Amino acid sequence: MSIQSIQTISTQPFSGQKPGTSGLRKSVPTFQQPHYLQNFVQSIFDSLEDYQGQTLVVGGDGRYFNRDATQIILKMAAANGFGRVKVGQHGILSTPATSCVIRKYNALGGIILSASHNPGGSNGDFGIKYNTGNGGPAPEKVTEAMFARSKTITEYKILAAADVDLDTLGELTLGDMVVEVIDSVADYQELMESLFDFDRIRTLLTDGGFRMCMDSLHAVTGPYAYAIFEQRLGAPAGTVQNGVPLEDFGGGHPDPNLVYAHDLVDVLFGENAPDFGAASDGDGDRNMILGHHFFVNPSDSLAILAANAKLVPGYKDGLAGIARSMPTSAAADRVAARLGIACFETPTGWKFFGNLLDAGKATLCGEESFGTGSNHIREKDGLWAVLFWLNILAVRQQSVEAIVQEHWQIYGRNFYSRHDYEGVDSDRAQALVDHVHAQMPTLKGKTFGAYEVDYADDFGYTDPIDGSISKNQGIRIGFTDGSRLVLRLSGTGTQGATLRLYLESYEPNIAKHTLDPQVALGGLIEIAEELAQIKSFTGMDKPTVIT
Ligand code: VG1
Ligand code: CO
Repeated sequence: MSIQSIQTISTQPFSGQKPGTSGLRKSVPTFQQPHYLQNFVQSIFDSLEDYQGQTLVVGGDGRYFNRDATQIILKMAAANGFGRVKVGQHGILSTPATSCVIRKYNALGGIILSASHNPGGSNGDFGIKYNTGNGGPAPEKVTEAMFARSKTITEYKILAAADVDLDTLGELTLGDMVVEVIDSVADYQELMESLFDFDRIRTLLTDGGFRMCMDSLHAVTGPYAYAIFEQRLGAPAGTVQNGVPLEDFGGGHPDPNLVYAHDLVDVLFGENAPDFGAASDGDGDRNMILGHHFFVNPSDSLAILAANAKLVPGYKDGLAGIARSMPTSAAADRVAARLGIACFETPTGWKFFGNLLDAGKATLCGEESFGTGSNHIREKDGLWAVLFWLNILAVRQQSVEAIVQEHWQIYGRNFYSRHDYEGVDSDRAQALVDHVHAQMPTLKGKTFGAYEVDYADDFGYTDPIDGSISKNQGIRIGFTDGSRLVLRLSGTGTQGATLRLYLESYEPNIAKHTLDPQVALGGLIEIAEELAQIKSFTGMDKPTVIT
């Protein structure tokens, strides 16, 4: 089309455009309704200040509707007066790469098209999230402003123009705006090279003694993993599996856990298994770490990275502090205590780490949900965690299992497990939460077998930097021996409700460290059932996913 004119389109609000733990996530058909995406994008823009002439970064995890949505956003950004959009080639940018690019080029912010670990395809999920100029997820006050705007919106602006070529690197114009199609991997890879000892990792991966397997689950990290592990670090071809991003992730859940990353689990727990395995999620911000016939719990992984950080060039001067989400185990707290540094406990969701990172109070952050990251960007970062582990392995020359066991010997073991009940009827899930709430005032001092309740509360958080308050972030029931139960409902699902039960106990006795966590936590699992009546409320006799 030769004439590019700005159109103002009348619209009506859609209900329910409320961002959850990480952006707005809905089914693809919901997003494909006329004006649905446009309304939300305009609500984002209307909540920003001074964006005229500024730079926006746009990318996504490659799931179904990624390309269409990218074209719409580019035309809307042009019509709304942005000066430049940096967009990943083919519309692809992982969440950590987006954070990296926003920071490196001082962009105003970025839009990431992803529903992360949720399944994709034409009947799967789609999602959109906004990251601010620090590269991190928009804080609650920003997402609340977007939601408020979505409820009153009457029109949006879009440029009438032909689609942009997203496949060729370089600059082109869209109205008065420049569109720059950027290499999805280059900036991110450069940042990784600045943090890790690539020479040493290359030696580890090429001297013949060590084998690894990286499973990208047909999601966004495929191109990054090929470029970094196989091309740059010399790992043999085939090291990366499921490395081609597919719009439906090959029909799977791009969720790196023991259930959904079963291809990788089969390899690492099979015959002739390699020494190290890792998987990442839809948008590349999560990681699962496996050793030879060995699973590393994400809470332990955070603690081990912290304890070994000085072995890694980017962290050789030590850590300012560690931050973890509330349901994450206290393994990291023990490392922080020994290092004499602060440990912060935040609500679930990476957005709560942003202020601590910006203020220089925390260097490493982590969540039990396979999320680890640092102050190098403002998102959790899957491949960063894999490289961090490889760097440690290259220096220590021990197996993954030996490193974890040695860690437990020094610090004791925080037995930990998360039980997910997915696809629960929303009303019944809420009834379960209400049922537990009703008991909370009388729980303190009550005994369940050998366990005595020390406290029962609903976690609330006051941000130490800006004083903002977040309430009702999960029910905690702590026992006098230091063990605890946490219950909360997921804020990322799109169908019904997902109940998450988190279980933790501490075991200093080395002789007991090899117990199966489900056995070690057996008493707590029974108490959770007694208190929350999970089987009868959910109608399920076991969790859908156990981590
Ligand atoms: C889940 C995880 C949380 C994580 C969030 C986004 O949220 O529990 O720790 O930050 O997903 O991760 P919820 O509300 O479903 O428990 V991602 O990789 O999906 O952006
Ligand atoms: Co993710």
